[in-house]
Amino acid sequence: MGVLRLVLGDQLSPELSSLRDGQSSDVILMAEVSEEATYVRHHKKKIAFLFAAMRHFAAELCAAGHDVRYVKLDDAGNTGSLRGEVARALDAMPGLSGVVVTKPGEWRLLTDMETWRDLFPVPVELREDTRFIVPLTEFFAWAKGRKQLRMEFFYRDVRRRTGLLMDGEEPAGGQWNFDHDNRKRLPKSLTPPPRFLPEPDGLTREVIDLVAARFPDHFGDLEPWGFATTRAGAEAARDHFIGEILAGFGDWQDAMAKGEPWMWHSLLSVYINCGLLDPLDVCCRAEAEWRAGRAPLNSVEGFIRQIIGWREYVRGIYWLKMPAYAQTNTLDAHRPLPEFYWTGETRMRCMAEAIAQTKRHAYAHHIQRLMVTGNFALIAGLDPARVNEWYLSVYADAYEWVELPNTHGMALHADGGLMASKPYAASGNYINKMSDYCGSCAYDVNAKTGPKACPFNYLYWDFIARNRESLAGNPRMALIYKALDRLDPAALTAMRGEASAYLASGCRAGS
Ligand code: FAD
Ligand code: DLZ
Ligand code: SF4
Repeated sequence: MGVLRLVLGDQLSPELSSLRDGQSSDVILMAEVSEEATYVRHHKKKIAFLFAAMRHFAAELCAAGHDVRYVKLDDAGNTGSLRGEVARALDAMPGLSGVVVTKPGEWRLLTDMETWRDLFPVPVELREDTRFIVPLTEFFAWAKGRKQLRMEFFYRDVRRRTGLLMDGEEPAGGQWNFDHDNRKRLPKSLTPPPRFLPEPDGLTREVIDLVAARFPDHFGDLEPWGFATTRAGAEAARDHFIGEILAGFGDWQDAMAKGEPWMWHSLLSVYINCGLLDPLDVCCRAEAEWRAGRAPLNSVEGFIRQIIGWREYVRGIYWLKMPAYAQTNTLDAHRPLPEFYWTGETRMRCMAEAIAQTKRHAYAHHIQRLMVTGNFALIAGLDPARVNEWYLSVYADAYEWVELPNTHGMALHADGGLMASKPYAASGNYINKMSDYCGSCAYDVNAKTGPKACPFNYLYWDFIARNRESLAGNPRMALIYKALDRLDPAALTAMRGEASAYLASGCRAGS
């Protein structure tokens, strides 16, 4: 007797643990369900991308000889939930002797699946997700007894474990980290390279039409398209990045420019997170590019660190700390999300750029997420739950295991500094240094008060002043509190007054 092997939308990998040891009598279940599409109101492009990639993956499995039960969103009888679809499949095929599934990437779904053992008449086996480099048990062992869980130390261990960019026991180039070379502003004379943005094939077009009809009130545009939805397409995107773009990744990693959503970023998270690309394989290819002399070490090390360092680390933090992690709110931030996070209608040029491209492409690069929309949410004291919901909805690569630590921990400091040793709070000065946005903004980045004052300026100092009790004891904040105490008291009062008025208006004043 065969078993039912459930494959989720972000588990599109042939080497998935739930597909190991398959027998010809097994049935693979994949289901498009409204519960997964609406637990947050995902960007339309995220839903369309995932459904199209799921359909292509199911076709791949069929072609390889597997028996696949694929339930489309509009199929008659679709119960709308994964639980319901497993129940329906077991009813329809009473000969199946068990359910096998790889653990999902979100706590919400894992806790639901843990109830399935009591719900179904057959055994349910939940397997570890082995598509990561560091098994969770090893991350937990690494974290045990440490007061601070610093990514940099974890990353060095993963370098040693994988041998990536290692020369024997030593890091290649004699340094673990080349970030000091990676903070350049984009010169006016340089334009980012053109990108590989695929057109939809027939199957994907069908799904785009389905999503347009079924989720019209979800955030985001479906056109222009721009995602590969097959493994071969994702591999082509990977090869284009590695061969044509990677060399510039490091230098311009933190830079932002008007009308340039991609810069030298890889645009690969969407494929890695749903299983179309293998993270370690991508890193090995990047390393080979450096060893062949075609990409500099600062670019290749920076890129590899994001994947074997940050990506693995945030996953570990998520599963180590959930479910309590999502409930923390160390800075006691409770303001609602301003409407412009959904519309992009604000005179702040930096925010308008980041939100407009998020709406159009379901993408923004790391510095936009951290230092523009994230920084604003931090210094304006927006409610972490609402901000997390926004990030989980609007990006095509967003699943809670990766979104939550990045937003809650890195951007909002809502975890009390577990992930980041100090808040990533910045005034307009940082954005001006790393972008060309301020030159065409309605606000004056140099003004701290008055009708033209950049909101990031007065919100920043208000944030520093109002969180003194929580933050002043942090040695990494000492210089900032010294600077606060050196401010002219009348100037500080004026800035705080403007911040209060702005926040009281729901961040609408002047926008
Ligand atoms: P690149 O800049 O080209 O980086 C290369 C790869 O490294 C990425 O494809 C990704 O796989 C990995 N990576 C880079 N930074 C991180 C990171 N901090 N955490 C985990 N992996 C990383 N990433 C997501 O995949 N999903 C999310 O939902 C998500 N939410 C975020 C929310 C906030 C507030 C912040 C600050 C960051 C978030 N990130 C998230 C991390 C990062 O911004 C994205 O991984 C990156 O922008 C994806 O674009 P890219 O593929 O062009 O990345
Ligand atoms: C994100 C998503 C969406 C939009 N739709 C589905 C779906 O219909 N069927 C499915 O199996 N998975 C979907 N997913 C991905 C799941 O939400 C994801 O597997 C969990 O959030 C765990 O990471
Ligand atoms: Fe953003 Fe302020 Fe610069 Fe305008 S002036 S783009 S609001 S940082």
